[in-house]
Amino acid sequence: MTQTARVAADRIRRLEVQGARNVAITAIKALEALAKETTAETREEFLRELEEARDLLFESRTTEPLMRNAVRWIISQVESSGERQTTALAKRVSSAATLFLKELDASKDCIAEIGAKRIRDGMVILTHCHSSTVTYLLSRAKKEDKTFEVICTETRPVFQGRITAKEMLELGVKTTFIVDSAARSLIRNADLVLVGADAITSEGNVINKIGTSTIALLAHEARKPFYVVAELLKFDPATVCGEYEQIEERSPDEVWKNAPEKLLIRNPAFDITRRDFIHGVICEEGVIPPHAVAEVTRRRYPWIFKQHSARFSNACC
Ligand code: RUB
Repeated sequence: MTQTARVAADRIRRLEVQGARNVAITAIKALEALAKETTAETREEFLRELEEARDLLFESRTTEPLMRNAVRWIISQVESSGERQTTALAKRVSSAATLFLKELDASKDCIAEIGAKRIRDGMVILTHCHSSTVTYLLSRAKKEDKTFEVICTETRPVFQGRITAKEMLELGVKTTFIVDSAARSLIRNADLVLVGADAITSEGNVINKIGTSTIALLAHEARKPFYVVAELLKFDPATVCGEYEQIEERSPDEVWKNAPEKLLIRNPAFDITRRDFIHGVICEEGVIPPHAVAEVTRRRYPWIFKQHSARFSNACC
């Protein structure tokens, strides 16, 4: 019965589903489907299926705490229920999944409402990669009749910037597309930088698509405000206990297919932008300084921390 999760994990791994939010939604829906299809006869068997699915999904992409937080929370709702009937437990998965997806949707709306206020008429916004949270914010600003332009980096090696560029054109936003290495030349034309996030650490550092930290440095040099647009649900509680966020390393083929033999190719998917380069995190609790993310997350989603400390009961936290 983990076939559903296996298919979802494969789609995530192959980047058929892209971006932290979409990855998390796909994982949540895989758990929902598993609960509908299950033939488990006992509570124990059902929990084992969920755990197998969890492991498959977690392995699909390593730098995705939003997916991990969502999957852990849904499974915890089953674990904490006293039910023994698998039909009742399956319903528990569905209701938890629905609730989580609702929260995700609400946070997206909230972030867009707050962030759109930062867009003023005539602004040029530079963005990197494709973040559905950033593009949703920009679509909200457009709906509010703001006039602005966007510069998108192509985002080597797999060109997620093209998704952003197409979305912007569909919205009717004047869009300029640049190769990543043109960012230093073109950032001077921008008024604001907006990027998404895959993970936020306890220190307020942000992990996003490879190249984001370079853009942050360029923004710093050019004195352009650099904001991260992300849900607090992307906070990784493991970092509180000292763990480093694992940076996914992807296939060299993405960089150069049929490259010369013996050539070493590295393809890290993400990099870390230190909080010192981030003006603010635009999240569902407002525009907050990156160093406040851990505390604000603790206030809003205390379960993220509880779940983590339950798993590491002997650890420092
Ligand atoms: C996507 C990426 C996005 C974040 C945020 O990387 O780095 O900026 O995931 O996206 P990849 P969202 O294409 O490798 O998944 O705001 O949609 O969660």
